[in-house]
Amino acid sequence: MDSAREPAPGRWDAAGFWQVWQRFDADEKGYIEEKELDAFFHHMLRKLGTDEAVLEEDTRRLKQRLVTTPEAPTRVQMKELASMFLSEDEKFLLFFRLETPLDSSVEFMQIWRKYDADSSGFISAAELHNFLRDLFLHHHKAVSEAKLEEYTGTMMKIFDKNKDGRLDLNDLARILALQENFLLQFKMDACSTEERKRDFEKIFAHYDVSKTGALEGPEVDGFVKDMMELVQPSISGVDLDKFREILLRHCDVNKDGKIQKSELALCLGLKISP
Ligand SMILES: [Ca+2]
Ligand SMILES: [Ca+2]
Ligand SMILES: [Ca+2]
Ligand SMILES: [Ca+2]
Repeated sequence: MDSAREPAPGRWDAAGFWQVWQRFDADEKGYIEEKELDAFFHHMLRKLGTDEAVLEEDTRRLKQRLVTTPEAPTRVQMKELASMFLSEDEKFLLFFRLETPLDSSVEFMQIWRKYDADSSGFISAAELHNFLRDLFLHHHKAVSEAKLEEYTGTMMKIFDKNKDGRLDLNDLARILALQENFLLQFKMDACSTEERKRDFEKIFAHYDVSKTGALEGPEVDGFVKDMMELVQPSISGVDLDKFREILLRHCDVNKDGKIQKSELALCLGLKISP
């Protein structure tokens, strides 16, 4: 036996890793069960062109390098497995989302508006390139333009579901690991007027991030996105712009392009004391 032989080369492409990973973690929990490990490693090793004769031996050696977490000894985290196959930067591409998930759709829409620079309702590869440049800068990681180009291709391969060369709203929501819809916690139907008023206060406060007493810019976007996604599983960037216009036409009584608290209350059929 050749003990110097490395079972898995340290370099692997993040998109390739992700492709294999998704077969094992279809609902993106971020870990797999220990009993699935053999199958996972077999898959990875075959993709790396490992000879069938050493497949079992290499799998055994890879497993030796793993430590399961004490609190969940039967689970293996994706991060740990990724460390075996990916470079630091590629790991970062897959994991920054899990470490800093976004919990507000207002913040999400701010990012969307910023990087959809031509307001096309999509994030093009060039726009994604700019997003990634800022992302690496923000995390104090030096990266060349050539590498950025490569990573843009990687992210497109992973997140551009319908393969039309551009990202939609829900693709970016996955990249940024946007958390659950804020509005889901509220019962929109029958409950007392008092309860509805209390809910309304909470909802307005959540979307009025700038605390101006009015929803403006991405605050309106975030509200529209969450509202629409209560009735439709995911909306496109183009839909969002359409719904935004409808909402403003309907609610923006004083035509200042913002939705004041009283305007939204009126819109939702609530009377609030001034
Ligand atoms: Ca665009
Ligand atoms: Ca697409
Ligand atoms: Ca505001
Ligand atoms: Ca207004």
